[in-house]
Amino acid sequence: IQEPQLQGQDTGMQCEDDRTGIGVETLKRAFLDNLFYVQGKFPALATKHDYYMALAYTVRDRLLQRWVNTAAIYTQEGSRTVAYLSAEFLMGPHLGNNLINLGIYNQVQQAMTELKLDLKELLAKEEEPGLGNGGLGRLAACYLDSLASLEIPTLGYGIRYEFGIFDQLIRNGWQVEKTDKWLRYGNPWEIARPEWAVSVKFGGRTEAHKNAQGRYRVRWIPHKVVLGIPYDTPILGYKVNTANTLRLWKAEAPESFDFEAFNRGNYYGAVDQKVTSENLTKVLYPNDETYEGKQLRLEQQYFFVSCALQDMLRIMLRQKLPLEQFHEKFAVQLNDTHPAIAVAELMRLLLDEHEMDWEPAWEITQKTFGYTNHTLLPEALEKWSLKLFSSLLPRHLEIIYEINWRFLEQVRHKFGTDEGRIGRLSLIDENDGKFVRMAHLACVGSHKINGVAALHSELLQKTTLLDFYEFFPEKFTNITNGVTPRRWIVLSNPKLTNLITSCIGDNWIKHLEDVQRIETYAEDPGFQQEWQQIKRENKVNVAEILLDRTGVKVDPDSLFDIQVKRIHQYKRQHLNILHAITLYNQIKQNPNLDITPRTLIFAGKAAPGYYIAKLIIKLINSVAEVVNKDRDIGDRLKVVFLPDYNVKNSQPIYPAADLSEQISTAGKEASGTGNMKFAMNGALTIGTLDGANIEIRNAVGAENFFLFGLTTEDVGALRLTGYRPREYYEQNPQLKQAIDQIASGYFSHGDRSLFKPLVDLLLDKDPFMLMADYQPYIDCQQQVSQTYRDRDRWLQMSILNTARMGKFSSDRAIREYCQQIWKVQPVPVQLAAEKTGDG
Ligand code: CR1
Repeated sequence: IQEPQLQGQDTGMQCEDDRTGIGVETLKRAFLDNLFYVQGKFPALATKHDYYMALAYTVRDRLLQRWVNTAAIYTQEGSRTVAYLSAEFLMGPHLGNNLINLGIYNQVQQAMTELKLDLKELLAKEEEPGLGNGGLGRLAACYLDSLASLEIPTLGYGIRYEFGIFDQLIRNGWQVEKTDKWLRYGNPWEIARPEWAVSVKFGGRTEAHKNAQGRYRVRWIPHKVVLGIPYDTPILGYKVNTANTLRLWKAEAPESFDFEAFNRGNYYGAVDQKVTSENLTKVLYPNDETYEGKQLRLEQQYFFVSCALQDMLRIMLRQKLPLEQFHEKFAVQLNDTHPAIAVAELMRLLLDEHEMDWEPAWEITQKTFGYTNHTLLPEALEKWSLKLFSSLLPRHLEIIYEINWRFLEQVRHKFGTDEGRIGRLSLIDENDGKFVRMAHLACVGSHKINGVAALHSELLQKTTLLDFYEFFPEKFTNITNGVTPRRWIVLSNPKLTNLITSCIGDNWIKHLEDVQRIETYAEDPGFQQEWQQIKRENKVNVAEILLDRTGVKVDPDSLFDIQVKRIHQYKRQHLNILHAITLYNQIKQNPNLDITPRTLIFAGKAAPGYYIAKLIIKLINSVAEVVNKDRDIGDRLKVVFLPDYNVKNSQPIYPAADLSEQISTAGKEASGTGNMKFAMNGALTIGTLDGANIEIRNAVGAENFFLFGLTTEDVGALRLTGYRPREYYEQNPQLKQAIDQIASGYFSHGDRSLFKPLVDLLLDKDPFMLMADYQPYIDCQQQVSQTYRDRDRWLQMSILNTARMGKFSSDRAIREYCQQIWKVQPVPVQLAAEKTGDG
């Protein structure tokens, strides 16, 4: 590899390599070269997409130099490596992020301008890899960014879904799903590595056999075999040379044709196997926090886990490391229970394929894995029926029985024969049919178990995993989530980035605690003025997007009140809508009411099979329709639903928010991460004492946070004493009016049946206690409106929110994982030019 002149900023030096140089002239030349030789186009014929591709390849060339060097150093040093196993990676568009992390955003912008192209337009051409549902998948993406930025050797392992999360259209107020064909125009960021393909077995039976030493071992005779092909994407750290790998697996048939069937003249039958094998990684299950006991989903989970572990074994063999050192070479993190089958699979590989004995294999396994729990919602806890499990993974079931038997022996040893406790701890649920409990497998097979925010970790220990906590308390810990400031401030909010950097330098981008230093400017009128100006420009930008995508015109000087996240009852978008209706009624009753003008912005997808969530979307759009066209209301209130919320569409949103809605029922939101993105960008939060809201409030100060609602204890107590939602409705005229309007068809052209399921649910059961939290929420929103009128106070609060968000960088979270769980150290990567000092 030709080493480049990295520092040469167009100084006239002619030694810049076209594939590594970062001077403007070199970038232009490389870009035109890629347009011609990769896209096969010249400017007169090129489309915007061609230009995007040419630029993507230009950037990829610069990544490759770092990627190849990183791999070489990791191999040379046999570095201890984090393997992050996740069924979802919601990466978002790569191009902009890579420009930031390479530190060449400005040069590339200039190069494009000189070629009469608009970088923003090219960035918009990227189809994002939407390989995740929501917070869990996006967290994995933020963590990969921080791992690379902190120079930690890492492999992200997951599934290369051909279709990611569906695209959302809104038709007549309803969500309509469209297939996400993200690979349609090619993916310049990945490189297939068919030479590292592995085979994955499914179904069939097991049998005993004698090995060469005359000892009994188990052999698995599968019913079918699928090939796993790895596709690698480089993950570059921020202003370091480390480029780690995201390795996603695609399923293929071992042979394209079943030749026997083909020779019998059964052409379609012959292609059948290929089709069924490739179905495995076709599509991401679009459920966020509800598991669906589908066979294909279990196949996906086992498939990528087996590919990942076999790949790690291959790496160990290549580096000539003995398998006894597996846990020293790899720290494997289970991102929720989706990859929990890894515990049984590693055991199987060590026992059956490498003929290790049970005890050492089990010790290695437990030392290898860590398990992160992401939710307490019972409907999200994965359990697989024994029938399905045994038909798909017969050998794993045997291993799980053995793990369970040994584990329960230890439980008996510690607690005596307490059958209740044993039943609760067992890996097999025998309450109502028989199931394998994946969370239990993850707990027993890991040396550390963590929740994702302080309250969540506490509740895990007190409720869902109480029995495990009592058995091995030393395994439990908390690591509060974080998000990467590179994507969520630098890339999304360049104006704010420049303002902060002009005051305190740019160290804060790598060390977000440093952003605290802007606190001294919180009351500085000049700084406040610039802060306000930037927020306004970001709001104007979103106003244009809203007009373009929804046709609704909003006032950028109104308070932008935003709730963007998956649509879920526990997240209570419908509580927010009750506030909208209440404001609407207040203005209608008093047309001259001098209220703080607001724009309520919603966005988010509902799982296609989640009827109530889809009805909530319809309700938001129905209320919007009535409110937005009412001439009495004017600019004082607007309600907008922005379709197709994804990473790309979310990036302009956070910087434009005045108010961030984090209003889940206390105890239900494990952490939340959108709450962090908003506050970092200077939005104030209205929120409950739930998830990371609690820690955000502690960090920014109670006086800079709008708190309302029941606490987790209140929720529990109210449930125990008998919660009667209808009483709140009957005793609160404002609430009654709002609910009655929904029920009477006021927002549905007189249709009384449309929202009846939602209204009945709220009045009879109200599982998420909207009725109890309604008045405190309305009162708190009143406080928000008052405060917004005090411009100086609001700006000071806004600045302090950004200034005090240092803790919520994913860099902090990853440092904690490295110290508490993974015990891994940075491995800096130098490029040859730097090493020899001739750069
Ligand atoms: C939680 O609901 C959390 C993310 C990331 C989600 C959310 O509060 O911020 O995980 N859980 O930790 C989830 O998707 C399957 O569970």
